[in-house]
Amino acid sequence: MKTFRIASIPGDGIGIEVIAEGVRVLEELARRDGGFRLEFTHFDWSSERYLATGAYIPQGGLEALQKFDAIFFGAVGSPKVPDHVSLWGLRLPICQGFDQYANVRPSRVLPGISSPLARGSEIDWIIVRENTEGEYSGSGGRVHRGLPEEVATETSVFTRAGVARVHRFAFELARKRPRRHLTLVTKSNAQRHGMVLWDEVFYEVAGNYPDVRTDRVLVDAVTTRMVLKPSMLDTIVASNLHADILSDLAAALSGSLGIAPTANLNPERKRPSMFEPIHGSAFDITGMGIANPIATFWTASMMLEHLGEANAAARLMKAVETVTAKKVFTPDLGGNARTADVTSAVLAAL
Ligand code: GGG
Repeated sequence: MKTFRIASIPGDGIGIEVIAEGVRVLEELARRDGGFRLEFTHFDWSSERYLATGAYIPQGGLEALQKFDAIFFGAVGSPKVPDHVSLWGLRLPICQGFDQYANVRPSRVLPGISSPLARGSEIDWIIVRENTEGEYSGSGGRVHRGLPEEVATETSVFTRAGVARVHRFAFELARKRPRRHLTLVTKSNAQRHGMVLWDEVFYEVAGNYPDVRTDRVLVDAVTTRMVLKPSMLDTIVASNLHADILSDLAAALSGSLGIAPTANLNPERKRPSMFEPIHGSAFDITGMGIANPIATFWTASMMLEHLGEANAAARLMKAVETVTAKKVFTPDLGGNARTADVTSAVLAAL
């Protein structure tokens, strides 16, 4: 029987709560399926660890993660640590260190859930977020700190190789979907270098995919398209920052940030990929037992798919949709169910 080794990193806040539920559901799914086993190793990498030891990831931590088949991640962020320190201390070193350059974020309105849009049923999108460079390259610095003449720079870095590979990934994904339609999100009208390369390389890559229809939309205009004409979009490729913002909008339009999943993929599989709910640590509801575990379950389904367990992945999504159809909802979806109630309902549906 195949055994998959999974590194679980619950992280901070509600990440700890939802990953515990995700592990419960995954273990039950593996037990019932009978065709594979999951072996979890838990890592305490978190803001608490940072405050106690000075490091989110201990010395040799990434090397230790390298031997796992996948990483199941919760959230990072704490009111006790500046956000740029926590993000650059935990999540980004894993995404960048493991070259997880394709961040995949599907959105659709699950049965029983209401979209704030009248045309919400038309939402069926996959956003591909460039995940290792662009606005998140970390290039820049500050000089003359604290003085009136202080200067800070934050340089977006777009490399031909980095742009080409994420566009190729997006075309391959778009090609597998029935509509074969890929939208390039850009802001090259206002930025004269990086995003111009981003567009140019897109059209070079497009030459190899004559079966995929394309369009090019400015990031500001795509927000209106998402709200007013959702059916005009299918697969979307956007830079690191643009896609981060668009995917939060996509989640809200699909009903809640509490249902939105994401996969940080190293498509060549030279290094482990990482799966996490899109939401952060949500300290406002931490410890209240009301975090929505659906994003984590959907994420778990994406992880199973990546591991080659397509039947188990589909079975988990079917169970999730059975539960949403019955409106077993946490407060973010307008219900009064607790996290554990949703998990119990999904386990029963399995
Ligand atoms: N599970 C996602 C998470 O923890 N995100 C934390 C965060 O602040 N992310 C910002 C970003 O990825 O751009």
